[in-house]
Amino acid sequence: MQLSVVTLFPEMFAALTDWGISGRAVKRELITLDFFNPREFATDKQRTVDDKPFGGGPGMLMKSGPLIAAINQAKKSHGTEGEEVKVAYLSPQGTPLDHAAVVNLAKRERFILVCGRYQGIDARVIEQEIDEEWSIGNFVLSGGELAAMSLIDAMIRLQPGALGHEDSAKEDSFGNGLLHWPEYTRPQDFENNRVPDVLLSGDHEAIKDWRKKQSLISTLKKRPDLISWERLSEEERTILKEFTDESRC
Ligand code: 9WO
Repeated sequence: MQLSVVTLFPEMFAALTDWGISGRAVKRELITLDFFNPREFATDKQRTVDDKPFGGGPGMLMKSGPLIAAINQAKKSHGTEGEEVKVAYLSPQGTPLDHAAVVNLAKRERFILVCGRYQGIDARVIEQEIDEEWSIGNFVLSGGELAAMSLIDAMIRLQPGALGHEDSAKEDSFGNGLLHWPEYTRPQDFENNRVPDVLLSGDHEAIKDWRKKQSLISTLKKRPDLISWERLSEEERTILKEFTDESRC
């Protein structure tokens, strides 16, 4: 995937490129990242990248000229057609991202992400230059960069070869629409709190069943909104019914 980021703060993305799984994927070129900084497209001596909002009020907007120039340069870098590359803006007004959306975005060959700063960008820039708007949650950040980095990290780990173990992504939370089961490492006995016996039994079938059950119960307890009763198998529904019956007493 070729990914271009329009940002006033490209250095922030070192958090992705220099560390861990995402860093390794960048080094191996499973994803190529490049940056377009509106400041480099500012034409005045002070390289101004902010401007006052019409109608007044506190705060500033991103100055449209340098922003559009940076977006256009990013589009050009993806080939002359321009039609094929989607331009996304990260904002609290966007469509909420979830695992299924990330899986689809991660399949793209090319992608441009625009990061806002200050109070955001001119509505006409959104209308004319932005194809889609995405949100990572119902909260406000100081800029789009950390949201873009969250999305990029989520897409990177879905690139073939990004994780050492090929099935790891499938076993993640949400890979199957459910939360992950609880995991345990040493010591076996932690201040009189023991690892569940089944995990020490060596019985792989029993361990698999236990994990499936824990996964279902944990999802029902912590995120009941994620349970789609129609999409569960008969067996899965039985597990959850038994659990709710047990906990009613
Ligand atoms: C800043 C501001 C300051 C004074 C009065 C009103 C204000 N609104 C904002 C604001 O919304 N700033 C945004 C900062 C503009 C777009 C980029 N920023 C951003 C993106 N904050 N949070 C996100 C974001 C992106 C994706 N998912 C969740 C949050």
